Amino acid sequence: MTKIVLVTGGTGLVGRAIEAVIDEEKPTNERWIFVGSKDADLTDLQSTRSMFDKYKPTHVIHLAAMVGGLFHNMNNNLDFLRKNMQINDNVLLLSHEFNVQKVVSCLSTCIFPDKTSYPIDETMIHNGPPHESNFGYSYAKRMIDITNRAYNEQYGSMFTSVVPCNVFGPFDNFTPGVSHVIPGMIHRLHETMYSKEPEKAQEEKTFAVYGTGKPLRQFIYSKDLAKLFIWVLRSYQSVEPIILSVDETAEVTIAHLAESLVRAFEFRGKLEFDTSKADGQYKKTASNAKLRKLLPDFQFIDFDSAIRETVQWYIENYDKARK
Ligand code: NAP
Ligand code: GFB
Repeated sequence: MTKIVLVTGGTGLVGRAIEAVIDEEKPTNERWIFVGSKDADLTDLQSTRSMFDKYKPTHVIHLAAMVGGLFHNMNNNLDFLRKNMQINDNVLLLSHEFNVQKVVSCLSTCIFPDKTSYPIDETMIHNGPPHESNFGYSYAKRMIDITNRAYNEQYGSMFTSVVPCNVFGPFDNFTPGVSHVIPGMIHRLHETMYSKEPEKAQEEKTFAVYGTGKPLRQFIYSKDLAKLFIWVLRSYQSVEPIILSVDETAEVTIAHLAESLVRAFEFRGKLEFDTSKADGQYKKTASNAKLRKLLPDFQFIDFDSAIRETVQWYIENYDKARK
C-alpha cells in the first residue's frame, strides 16, 4: 500500500534537504507532500485539521517550528514556548485523529540539561533545566517527547522523535538576528566583502565573529540529516528519541568554523571577536553511539566541503535566499 508522507516544515532548511533526497530517489511506493505555513498555520487547530483532511497522511515527518539561533531565542523565549507548544500539540492530535501510522518529530541537542556530564545521550533529556538562553524552545521540544509517550501509552501510537545537533546547508534562514551561527556568519561575511566599505581593499577589512569563538558545536549538513530522517521514518521502530549527530570528534569551536568560512569565501581581511556578544551554551556534546550501532556504515560529508557547498549555494542564490 502506498505511504502518504506529509512533511510539515517542508519549506525550511531540513524540509528542502529531505525533498532533494526524495526527488533523487523517486520512491515508487511513497507519495511525499512538503508543506509550509501557506498550506496551514499549524498554531491553529482548524487550519491544521483541514490540511490533514486534504492529504490524509499515513506517515508524518514533523519539522514545522518557530526556529532561530541563540540571539533570537534569548529575546523571544515566550513566543518560542507558546508557538511551538501549539504547533506540536495540534500536529500530534491530528495525527492521532487521522490514524497516522507513524510520526517522526524533531527535537534538538540544545534542549538537554545545561549542567550535565558529557557526552550527552538520549536518556538525559529531562535530567535538569536547559540553558537559560533558550528555555522556551527547549521545554516546548521536551514536551514532544512527553506527548509521544502519552499517546503511545494510551493508544499505542508510534510517535517518535529525532535529536539533531546544529544543522546547516542550502535554503537555511540567513536573516540577521534570527539565524543560527553558520547562516548568520555567511550573511555577514558576504556583506563585509561585497557591500560594506566599498572604498576599502579586502585586506584592510575586518570580520567580527560574535562572542569569544571558544564555544564548541557539532554541525550536521542538511543533506546528511535528510538521509538519516528518511531512514528513521522507514526503519526505526521505537518511541525513544534517537540523536542524529556527527561524531564527538567532529566537534569544532566557533573560531574554527569562522576560519573555514573565511577559506570558503577566500576572504583576505582580518578576523576579530566581538566579545560584547553572548557565547550562549559553551558546549552540548552529544553521543551518536545509538545511531552508529544501528547504522555503522553511515558516512558524514566532510565539514569543510559542506561549508564550501553552502557558501557557493548562498552566492549563487543570493537573491532568493531567506535574509
Ligand atoms: P526553518 O528553516 O526555520 O523552517 C521552519 C519550517 O517550519 C518552515 O517550513 C516554516 O514554514 C514552518 N513553520 C513555521 N511556523 C509554522 C506555522 N505556524 N505553521 C506551519 N508551518 C510553520 O527550520 P529548520 O532549521 O528547517 O528546522 C526544522 C526542524 O529541525 C525544526 O523542528 C527545528 O526545531 C529542528 N532543528 C533545527 C536545527 C537547526 O540548527 N536548524 C537544529 C536542531 C533541530 P514557512 O516556510 O512557511 O515559514
Ligand atoms: O547557532 P547559534 O546561534 O545557536 O550559535 P546555539 C551561537 C554561537 O555562535 C554563539 C556564535 O557562541 C555565538 O556567539 N556566533 C558567532 C554567532 N557569530 C554569530 C552569528 O553571526 N550569529 C549567531 N547566531 N551566532 C541554538 C539554540 O543554540 O541551537 C536554538 O538557541 C537551536 O534553540 C539551535 O536549537 C540548534 O547553537 O548557541
